[in-house]
Amino acid sequence: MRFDVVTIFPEFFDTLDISLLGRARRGGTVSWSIHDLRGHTHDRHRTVDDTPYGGGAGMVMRPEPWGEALDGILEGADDPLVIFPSPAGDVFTQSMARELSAESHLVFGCGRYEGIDQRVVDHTAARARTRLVSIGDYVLNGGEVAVVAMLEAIVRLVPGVVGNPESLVEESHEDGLLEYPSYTKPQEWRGMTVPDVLLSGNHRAIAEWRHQASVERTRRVRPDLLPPE
Ligand code: 6GU
Repeated sequence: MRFDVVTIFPEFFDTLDISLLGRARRGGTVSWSIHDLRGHTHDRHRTVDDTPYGGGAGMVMRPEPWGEALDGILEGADDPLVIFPSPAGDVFTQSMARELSAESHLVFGCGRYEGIDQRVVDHTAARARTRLVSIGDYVLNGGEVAVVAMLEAIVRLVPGVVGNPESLVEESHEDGLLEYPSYTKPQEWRGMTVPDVLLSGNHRAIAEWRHQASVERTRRVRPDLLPPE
């Protein structure tokens, strides 16, 4: 998988090189480039935004630097998917992460939250598959943190990135339930013990306990994830 990110804060993405994504990059499964939007401005102040037509608070990103940055990335690209992180987008979920992990080229355009001139989105959509994606119902100042979160969720699903693919199967959200609680050594800690069944060696009983614990936790914390009774 290849991805490109356009941003006015390239430093946000320095952290990608640590842990899983860094290992995937060094192993050659994933490659990326971070593009500084200001590199595509041509005025002395490197202006990327301006006041909104029609008035109102905040600033809107001007289309020209975006056009130039995206031209450079999309030219010659083979069926890329362009994602504009936006609180007005489709909500990012584990199933969307799965879908996106099958893409060969993702392009992320990080705008500030008041947005990018709509013509950039429309022009991009005329040239490539284009989506607006939100990571939840709250407001961030810009798309950068959202893209780091999405990339971490997506890239770990790319085959060969997580060492033991079985560890991906039993996680929260993969089966529509929250994950069961986990325990490790020591067997007793600060007077608290580990549930007996987990020490029993009875794999069927353990699987049944874990499933029950998942269902109970989901009912308590996220009843919206369960099918209506
Ligand atoms: Cl993707 N961007 C911004 N700016 N705010 C958000 C978001 C994205 N998702 C939730 N809030």
